[in-house]
Formats: sequence, C-alpha cells, structure tokens
Amino acid sequence: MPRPTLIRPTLLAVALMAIAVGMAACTSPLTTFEPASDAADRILSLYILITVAASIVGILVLGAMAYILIKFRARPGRKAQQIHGNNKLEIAWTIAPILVLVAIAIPTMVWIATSSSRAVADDAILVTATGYQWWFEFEYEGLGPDGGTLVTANELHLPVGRQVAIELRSVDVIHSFWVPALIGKTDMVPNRENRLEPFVPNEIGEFWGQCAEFCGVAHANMRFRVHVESLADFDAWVAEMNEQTRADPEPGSAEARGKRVFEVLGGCAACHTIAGTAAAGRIGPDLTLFGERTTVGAGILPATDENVRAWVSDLRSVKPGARFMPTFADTLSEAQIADVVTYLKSLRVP
Ligand code: HEC
Ligand SMILES: [Cu+2]
Repeated sequence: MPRPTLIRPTLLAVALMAIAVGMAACTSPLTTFEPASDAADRILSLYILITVAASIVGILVLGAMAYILIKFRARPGRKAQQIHGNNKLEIAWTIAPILVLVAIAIPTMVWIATSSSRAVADDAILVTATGYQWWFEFEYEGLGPDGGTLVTANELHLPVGRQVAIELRSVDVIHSFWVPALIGKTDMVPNRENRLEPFVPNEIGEFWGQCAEFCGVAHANMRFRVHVESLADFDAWVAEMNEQTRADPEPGSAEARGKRVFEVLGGCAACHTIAGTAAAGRIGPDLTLFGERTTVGAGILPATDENVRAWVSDLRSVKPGARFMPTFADTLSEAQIADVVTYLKSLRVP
C-alpha cells in the first residue's frame, strides 16, 4: 500500500487560501477597508489590530496542530505514550488566552469610552435617521424652512469636512444604521434614541449604507446612500429642498400630466411629500427633489426611468414584501405611469 502523503491536501489548502485572499481584494461598496471619515479610520485601526492578533493565534494553534498531527501520527511498531495531566501546560494555556483578550480589550474599551463621549461641535450637522420597514428617513435639524427640520429619505447628503451627529430612531421594529465607509453600525430601536459618535466625512463620494439588523422580509432590500459633497453643492441642495413654491410645469407637458397623476389621479400625494407643492403625505418617503436621487426603492436600484416605472407599476416585483404603496399597474395606464415618472425625474436642483 502506498504511504498516504500530505502533499495533495496541503496544496489544496494553499489554493483555497489564495482564492480567499484574492476574493478579499475585490472592490466592494460595503467594505470597511476604505474609510472615508475620521470615525471609520479609527474603526479600521481597531479592526486591523484584532485581525492581526487573531491571525497570530490562529497560525500558532493551527501550526502546532499540524506539527503534532504529523510528528505523532500512527506508525507500525510505535505505541502512544500514556500521559495523565500536565500542570505546566494547563497553566500556560489558561494564561495565554487571558493575555490575548486583555490586549484586545484595552484598546477596545478606550475606543468605546472616547467615541461615546466625543463632543458635538457647534457647527455640526444634526440629523435624525429613522428606520421604517423598509426604508430610511432623514431629518436635518434647523436646515428646513424658518429654521425647522428638513426631511429627505433614502439618500443622505452631507458636506465634506463638517462634523455630523446622527440620532437613530425607529417607528416599528429594530433596524440598524451602517455605512461601512463612514460610521456604524448601531441599532435603531423603537421608543429609544441611540446616538452615533459624531464623525467628519473626509472624502467626496457616494457611500453605501445598509440596514444591519434583520427587520422582516425586505430587510436585505433596506439600503441607503450617503452623498458626501462640497459645501457649495450641499448648500445648493438644501436651498432647493426648501423651495417654498415650485413653478408649475408647462401646461400640456408630460410633467404637468404627471403632476396631476401624482396629486389627483394616482393619489400619490396622500402618502408622499414634495416640498413646495400640494403633496404633503407622510406615510411613504419624502420625494422632494426625487430627480437628484441616484436610487429607487430604498437604495436597491439605480433610478433610471425604466426602474422607477417598474417600481410605480408594481413595486413588489422589485421589492417583495414592500409595505403600504399599492400596485398601480391596474389602476393607472402605462402612459400615466410614464408621465408621473417624467414628473418625478424633473424635480432637480436647477
Ligand atoms: C398608501 C401609501 C402610498 C401611496 C398611495 C403611494 N406610495 Fe409611493 N411609497 C410608499 C411607501 C411606504 C414607500 C416605501 C416603500 C419601500 O421602500 O419599502 C414608497 C416608495 C415610493 C418611491 C421610492 C422612493 C425611494 O426613494 O426609494 C417612489 C418613487 C414612489 N413611492 C412613488 C409613488 C407614486 C408615483 C405614487 C402614485 C402613483 C405612489 N408612490 C403612491 C407609500 C405610498
Ligand atoms: Cu431594517
């Protein structure tokens, strides 16, 4: 009988490890490895510290195991030595894990203490993020009309280089707010206000967020985007969001027909708000400046005309389980749906 060799399993293990490492290098929009805020930088350094510590332990333990498996494998004519207890070993393997855990616990606790006591700057942007099954609402304190709140949904705009303080709430079940490149993850709990550590986004870009606590059938489709932009772009967006009276679309245009569908024929205005118009419903996401959105369906699809049309005609074919909003395929004509989409997409910063 040929002697069993370890070459093949070893090669297999090495190949699997190479694949895993290679896949980890793929770009992913939900990676913690590309931080774009001061808080995310700190999370990454803690993450690296713990990963390195865990890897050292893993290599030592697996290495020792491999050595023992090979060195003491069954061989003809050799009898296993019988041992009863070994105090030195017992003490060593009790103390070693304690040291490792203490080494991880100290920086972790320091991090928690400093992050939970970080002061909110005077000029910080104050946002309340509220979880709904299955979308996010964002309210900016003091940036709305007459110093009131400014409401938007599913896409949060933030100026680069300014501190942001976000308070988390939920109206139904427990959700969790997580933007790996910026901040999180922290639960959004009904009847409770959780606070995120104030953070400063330090890179312009679009960052992906995701509900990170299972919250029902459409949990995986409960996403959002954060647009970190220049202060000028942010100010322009805020000013346009606050426009008190939006000019009526040209009579007879697709936009004008779409506005009528939105406010009258489709009843969309019963659930949705578009600031500066008659639409003031509060059941669904605020759709003010919907034309600036890059996504539809709480971050799940690019906001192309086609996707918005598919959403309005039958949102549950796009997002199974979505709540409250009716299917309009049977009650509105294709032309009416196309018009309402044209109207929504025309709501832009000029
Ligand atoms: C009974 C309430 C209700 C009515 C009526 C309603 N909607 Fe909605 N709408 C919602 C809710 C709730 C959501 C969020 C669903 C989700 O993402 O899970 C939503 C989401 C949307 C979105 C996606 C927003 C985003 O940022 O992802 C669009 C666009 C939209 N509705 C358009 C319309 C249009 C157009 C009409 C009328 C033809 C309409 N809605 C009628 C409740 C309603
Ligand atoms: Cu959720």
